[in-house]
Amino acid sequence: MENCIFCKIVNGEIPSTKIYEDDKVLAFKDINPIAPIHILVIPKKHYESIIHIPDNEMDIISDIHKVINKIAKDMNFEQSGFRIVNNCGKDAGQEVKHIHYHIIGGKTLNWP
Ligand code: DGP
Repeated sequence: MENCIFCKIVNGEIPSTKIYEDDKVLAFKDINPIAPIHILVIPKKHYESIIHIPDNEMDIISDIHKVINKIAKDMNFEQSGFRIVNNCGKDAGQEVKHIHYHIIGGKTLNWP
């Protein structure tokens, strides 16, 4: 999609530090980390948010979570724990309108 920062990262127009890539999913370091480990996991196909994914394409959410599972294990998060965040729309403060899951960890996280 034109003018989408994350689509530009997917097609290589904007550089990123890639953590994982396959034909459907890309994971890369957040440019503005809020914890020692802060990774974004996105579908390569553009969807604005969960609201915009049709039922018959919802398998992409499972694909994303499989990648989160792999990265969490690679980061040795099994004992320490970590957080998965998906900001969805205006009230959640979603800045980039391409669905993304934050993987945040490496320190004790406050909530909310
Ligand atoms: P959200 O508020 O959930 O929409 O988070 C968007 C995140 O995207 C935010 O933590 C910063 C990150 N981000 C924005 N632009 C770029 C970029 O060009 N490269 C990378 N790696 N991350 C970006």
